[in-house]
Amino acid sequence: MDELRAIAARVAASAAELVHRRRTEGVRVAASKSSIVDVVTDADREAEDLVRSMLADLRPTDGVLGEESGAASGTSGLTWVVDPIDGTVNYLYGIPHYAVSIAVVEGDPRPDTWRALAGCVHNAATGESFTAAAGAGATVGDRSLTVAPAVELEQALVGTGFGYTPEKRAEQGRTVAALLPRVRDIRRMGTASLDLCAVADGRLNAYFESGLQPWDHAAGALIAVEAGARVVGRGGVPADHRSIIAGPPEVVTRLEALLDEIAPLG
Ligand code: LIP
Repeated sequence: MDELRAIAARVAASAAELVHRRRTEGVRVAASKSSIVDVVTDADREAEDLVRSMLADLRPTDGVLGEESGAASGTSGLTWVVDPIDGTVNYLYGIPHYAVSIAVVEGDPRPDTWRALAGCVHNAATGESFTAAAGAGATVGDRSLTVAPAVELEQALVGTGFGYTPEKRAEQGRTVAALLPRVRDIRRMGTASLDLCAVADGRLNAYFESGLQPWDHAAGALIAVEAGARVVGRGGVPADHRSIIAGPPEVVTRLEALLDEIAPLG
């Protein structure tokens, strides 16, 4: 585990250095994906290529599942789940809140069945490196991470995010509008992996979202769990594209109940 954690941190740091350098040189949109505002930059692709190359050297029999290049199976039973730039829109606009997210999981690379073993979320703008290994705790740099004490929802600072299609955003906007008067405040910071690390460090009391990809939350969810958070999907299922809720266990229970009240599952 320690070796896997160290590899995740080393590879993420190398990719983050490249991502940061490319940001200073200027960022170009290479293509759009699910909608005209769901973009991929040249740096996304270049960073994922670097990650894949380093992992091929360091862990040649492992698989890789990356946002930009898809899945490559291995023979070891382990798969590295990679988001080369999480917070792509922040990156495109030069908002200093984006990260390289790398996790290694055991079993099928599916959030509802995998076992996360180690991971790193490296904020490429600030240099903060969040890491965790299963059963070994979570840190940022040398500092241990622990979730904030449980609070009532009226005192909870809650993070969330929105999808890239108008239909999904309309639905999410209705949910946030109903939630806003029931919590301390909302933060929409644009990077799921860093939102999960914020929960791990007590910078958010809770976080929820729907529509995430596996690479958005693979590493951040492990970091949050190792910091004492509960990370689940609504309705007692594992966190996946349908939903993710993260926070101290009591706060997750309270937030899920409120979400069920204002936005019942279909
Ligand atoms: C982003 C997530 C964020 C979400 C955005 C987007 P990307 O990932 O980190 O939480 O709200 O819509 O999905 O696209 O920057 O890798």
